[in-house]
Amino acid sequence: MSHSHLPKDFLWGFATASYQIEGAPHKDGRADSIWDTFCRIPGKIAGGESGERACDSYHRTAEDIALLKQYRAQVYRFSLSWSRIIPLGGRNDPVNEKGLQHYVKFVDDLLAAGIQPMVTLFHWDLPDALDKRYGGFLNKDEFVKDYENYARVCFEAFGSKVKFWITFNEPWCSSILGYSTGLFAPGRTSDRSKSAVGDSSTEPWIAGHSILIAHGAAVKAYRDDFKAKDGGQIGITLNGDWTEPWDPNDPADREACERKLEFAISWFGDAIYLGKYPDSMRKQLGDRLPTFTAEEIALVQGSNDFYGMNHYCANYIKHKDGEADINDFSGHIQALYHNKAGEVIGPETQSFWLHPNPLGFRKLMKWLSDRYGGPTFYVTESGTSLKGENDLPLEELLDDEFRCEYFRGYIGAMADAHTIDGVDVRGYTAWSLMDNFEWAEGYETRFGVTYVDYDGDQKRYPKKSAMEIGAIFDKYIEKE
Ligand code: PNW
Repeated sequence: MSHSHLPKDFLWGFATASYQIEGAPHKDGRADSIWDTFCRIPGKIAGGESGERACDSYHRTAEDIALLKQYRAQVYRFSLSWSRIIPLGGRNDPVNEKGLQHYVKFVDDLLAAGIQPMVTLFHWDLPDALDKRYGGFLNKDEFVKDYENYARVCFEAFGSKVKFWITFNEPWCSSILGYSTGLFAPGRTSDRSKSAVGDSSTEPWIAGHSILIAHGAAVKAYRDDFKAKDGGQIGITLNGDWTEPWDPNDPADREACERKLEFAISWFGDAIYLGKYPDSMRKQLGDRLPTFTAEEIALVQGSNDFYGMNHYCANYIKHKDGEADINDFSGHIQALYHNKAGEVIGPETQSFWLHPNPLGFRKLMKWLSDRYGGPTFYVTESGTSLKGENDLPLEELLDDEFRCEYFRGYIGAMADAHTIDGVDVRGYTAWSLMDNFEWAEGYETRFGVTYVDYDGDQKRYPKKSAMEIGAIFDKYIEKE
């Protein structure tokens, strides 16, 4: 029997995001995003850090492209900083040509190097002016119009050079971490010990709703006015961990697993593929979860040309007794790293939430493929941090066998999902091309296949995993 494989035109490469790598927050007319302002609040970011220096990629595009070439990447997923392109964000605010042309040149340089750009329009760095002006996502009507305008500016500027567009990265994170836990910008939460503002019983659901409609509006704009001439595809990227029952013999834990997947993924996935929010969410949240008007659902349903999948890990899930708390956002469950039998879901990493489990990746692809009628998948992120990596001497740090093992496991699981389960997966961009600003964890947690020396002029050093990824894909991708 031949082993699992991936299709011969499979595209692989690496991913990053603007605020995490660029630095240069005030160069060429860029204005603050909500992450710039959030980082200034004491106590929000480990080490009091911000994206102010990051990897200095704004000034090092040639170096980054050289790394991609060296690693044999076919595609590079990166995001645009909205507040570089339209500093104040809104549809009546001026476009900053310098900021826009920076990215146009970058795309030209990537194409000249033989690398396909995959462009994320929004990876969390909302122009701060829009948050201040009308509350960002919380004002659906204003936000949708401003986002569509921004998307149109980008579609127009890049034209047929970009064949893969991603509207939003991980709306779950923007909504829940931004408006419920307050761990991410803009940091709203009902927990008065963490923030003085917010109502996490309603705001995350309003934020998610606005994002879905803005996504739908941008997709409609692309399909109406650009797709035919530019020939690209457009979709959204959703994150979500796989779930295994804490007690496989307890039906309540098995149901809790489904519910957790629905709250994390189907919140957006069902709206896009099935035209409604999951029943489990409606049941728990009642009218705190917005409802779609006929016009809105017409925008949202069927709005994905492909499913962008970010996936890192799995959890064991235990049901909870009694009523769900009004601020609960995960379906009244408890997520754990070991099950009833005491088995662990996967090894520890530097990220408290990340315990790798490659088989869970395969199972989730199958679950999504079954639920959504076999969409085309691009895996837009997958990767790992490594416990204690930041404290290792350089030489040991570069020998990141743990990360290589992660990619062998996850890419192999994806090939099984394709070959054995019939999942239509056509691309994979590893998180991340290089160590970068890991949000609330600052620079202490590293996800890169390239080491970045933050204390030594941001010099880049390839880790072992950088070349290993291509070697793994060579084993799986079918030859002519
Ligand atoms: C993703 N969680 O975020 C993001 O898209 C990246 O920007 C980020 O650097 C990467 O994963 C690694 O963290 C997540 O707490 C952040 O479950 C947090 C969670 C999941 C994804």
